[in-house]
Amino acid sequence: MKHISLSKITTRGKALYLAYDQGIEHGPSTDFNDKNVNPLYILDIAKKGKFNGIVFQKGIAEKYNKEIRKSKVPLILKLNGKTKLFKGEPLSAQICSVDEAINLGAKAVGFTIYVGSQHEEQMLEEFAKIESQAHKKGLPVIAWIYPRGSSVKKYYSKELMAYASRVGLEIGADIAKINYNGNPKDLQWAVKSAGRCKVVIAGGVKLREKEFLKQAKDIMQASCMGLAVGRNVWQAKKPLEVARKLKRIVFG
Ligand code: FBP
Repeated sequence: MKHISLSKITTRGKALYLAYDQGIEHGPSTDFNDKNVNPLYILDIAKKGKFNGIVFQKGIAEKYNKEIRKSKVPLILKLNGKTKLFKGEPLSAQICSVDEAINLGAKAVGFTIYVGSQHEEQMLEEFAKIESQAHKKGLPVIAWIYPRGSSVKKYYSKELMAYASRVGLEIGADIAKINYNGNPKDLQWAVKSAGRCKVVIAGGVKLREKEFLKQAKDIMQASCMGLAVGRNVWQAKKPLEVARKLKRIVFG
């Protein structure tokens, strides 16, 4: 297998990504206001805040491609997604191919797998395909691994957090993006379980800044590679100030 370098999407082995796929996942009225509904507002934060990558879905990557390329912020293209409108077992459908992502200038691709869902099999199979296609082209793969579905009871348990990160290692993800349950010891175990697969943590719903930064410290102390955060940055009154504080924590 070709060696997959993370150098285009990391700084000294650490990373801070700006996630912006909430438009499809949650809908604009849940998460956005007049400012952050505009992808260019988010791109500007990513650029000025010198993030290691910005996560967009295909449509935004196409329609704002000129500005994304000009910004030089590494594009992480999310290849699948779902809306929150359907209430059945979660399935994130593939809506973009690896080749399309490369043509759009992606430096990495992202893919969600809801482990525990009745549709887990389909997402694992699709992931296997995109992982091998991306790796053939030297592109890193970030797996959003979220235990979800009616079989999943203790959503935020130690066991499931470690299970998610371990799945990342076993399926060949370069980076596993998981949710943090707020317990640093549990997170240390999850990072250990991921072995050589790097771990980044999702931000979650907007918290008070102090609380969020404390969480970021726990995350870095647990040897994670970094954070892939959205709402806690771009919903803040001063996103660049939050980014500056976050960077001090992530990069030291
Ligand atoms: P946030 O930091 O805003 O939580 O973003 C992280 C993320 O993984 C997004 O990439 C994605 O849109 C969202 O969370 C999914 O959230 P949910 O937990 O509702 O599936």
